[in-house]
Amino acid sequence: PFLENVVKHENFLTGDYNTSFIDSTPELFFFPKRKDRGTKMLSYIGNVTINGFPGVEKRAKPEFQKPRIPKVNLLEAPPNGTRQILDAEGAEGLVKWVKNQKDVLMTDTTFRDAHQSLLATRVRTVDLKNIADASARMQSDLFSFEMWGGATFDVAYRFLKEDPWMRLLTLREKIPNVLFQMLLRASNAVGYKNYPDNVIKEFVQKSAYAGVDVFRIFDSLNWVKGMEVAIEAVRDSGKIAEAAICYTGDILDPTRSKYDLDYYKTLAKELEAQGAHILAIKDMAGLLKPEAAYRLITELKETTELPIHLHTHDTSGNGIFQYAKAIEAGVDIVDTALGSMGGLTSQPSASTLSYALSGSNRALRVDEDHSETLSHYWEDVRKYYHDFESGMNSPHSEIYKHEMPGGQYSNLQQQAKAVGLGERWEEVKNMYARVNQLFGDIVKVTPSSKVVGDMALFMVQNDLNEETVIEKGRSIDFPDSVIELFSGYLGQPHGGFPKELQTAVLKGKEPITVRPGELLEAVDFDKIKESLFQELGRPVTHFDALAHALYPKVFKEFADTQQQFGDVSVIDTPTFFFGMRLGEEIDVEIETGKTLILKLVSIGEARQDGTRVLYFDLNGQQREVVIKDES
Ligand code: 3PY
Ligand code: ZN
Repeated sequence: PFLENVVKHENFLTGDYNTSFIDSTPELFFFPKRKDRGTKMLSYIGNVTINGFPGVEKRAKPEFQKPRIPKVNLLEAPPNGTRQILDAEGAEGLVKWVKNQKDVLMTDTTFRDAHQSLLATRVRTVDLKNIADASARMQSDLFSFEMWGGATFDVAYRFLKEDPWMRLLTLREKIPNVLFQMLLRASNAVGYKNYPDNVIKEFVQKSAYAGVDVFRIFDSLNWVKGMEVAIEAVRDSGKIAEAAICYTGDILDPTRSKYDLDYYKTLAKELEAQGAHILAIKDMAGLLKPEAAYRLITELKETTELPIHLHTHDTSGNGIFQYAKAIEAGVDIVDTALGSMGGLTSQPSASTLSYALSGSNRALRVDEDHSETLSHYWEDVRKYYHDFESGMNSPHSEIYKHEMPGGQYSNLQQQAKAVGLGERWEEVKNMYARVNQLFGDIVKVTPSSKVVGDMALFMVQNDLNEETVIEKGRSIDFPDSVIELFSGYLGQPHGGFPKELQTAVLKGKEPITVRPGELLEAVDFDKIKESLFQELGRPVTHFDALAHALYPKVFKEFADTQQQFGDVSVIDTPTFFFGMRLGEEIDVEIETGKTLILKLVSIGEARQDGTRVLYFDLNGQQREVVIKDES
């Protein structure tokens, strides 16, 4: 490391060094005392054992059933699938292949949207990895696995303290046969704000390199201009640009004429002209009623040559009915989840849909028995994440009124509780719908949905209504996200912003109307790498630099945790959330073929300074770790 430090030192790189370089840079000799991997891991486990995990109720570690992992023959490679078609025929060839299929193709969202929507995005890589070999073999008929992007990127760093790029690379190795799909928020990448163009391009390129094949690209205001850079970057990478239209309003309701059939048809044509390979209809809140799905898909099929991929959330319970109607109208691909991870705010269940289509002239390409078997695994694993369940346990038809996206419901509920509005949740939901109208009836999906949510909380908290917001507007300190939206930093909504409110929010500041990316300065990745290297004292990958460009603070905190505890992604989930019981023995494979056997022997009394000593056995040797008791 010394030599590496020297050659990467700022003065060395700039040529500003001489023979006294080493004398004048004594910091090069100060290496932090490195703890070994075993001790770091024991510190992590000791810490959760004593202090618990944020968001998980502190209690004795429950006895979980060992998840049922189906046995598959690893000596046999998984059957060829859509990935091989893309490799052999390229993006255009794959699109042609999709169009030639009579059966309905399917994307499985269990690895991404299902747990983003049911379990606050908390599913860890180890639980995906453990079922990946079986999934590759038992779901080889899928169009794709949606397994990356959306909120999984920041949640991995922020809460799970693991590297999302490693998730992608790990799963790619185990699932070489089916397309990998990610959700990309166009100019917002996997974040909540617009980034410079070169960040978007770099992000797409590196994601493609690490294993993403299909990029579902959407703009949170359906602003096509905001999607240009991302679509072009995906096309340049040789991968599949699936451009999405976010569905909002109700095409069956003549009083909601802002988002009528013509609106969607125009968008479809624009996205096709922009270079989309596939058109997605992203029904993020589950508002597309069955008859509307039939009409929309029928019309879009006549409007564009592109295959159509439909995504919904089953919050109302109408998901299967919606898909059945869309399938009748000729939709090409639908998004489903495995049964035990389907329904409610997640996607409809694959096997349920398959049974629903029995006897119809288009079949769903899915093996119901295999789905059932894999579903058993997820039934077991889902229990680990019980604390992150939203508490919604029946269909919610009120979704048609408040129009909140599936993934936002539980989040906003948590936010409401955090600001003391837990008891006024009904009011908040109602206000969410009113804010939407106040904002001029906008598309609500990350991040625009977050702005509507922030404003709804703000108005309930401050007893504001549609009139007082305008009247008192100039003296109101609006939430930052609201100012950002009305400044045009998230793009332009269909029909523009309501002027009176915009004036009140911006207080004389001029909004922008160009693409925000045009105004943002390019990020210098080499500079980020260099300064991260100085800061972290470890090799810095391009993936790290990208993560830092998107989420500087979150990435830094992740890197610090990693330095303190090592790679915690290898720890099994019950231990990750609950630590260990006294006398319990577990093994952790820290790398292929290298396993640590850990036993918690005893926990010392709390000492004067608030610390405790925990005594472990690590591969038969006694180890002590000192933990500050913050419980
Ligand atoms: C996301 O952007 O994470 C979404 O899932 C939007 O629906
Ligand atoms: Zn979704």
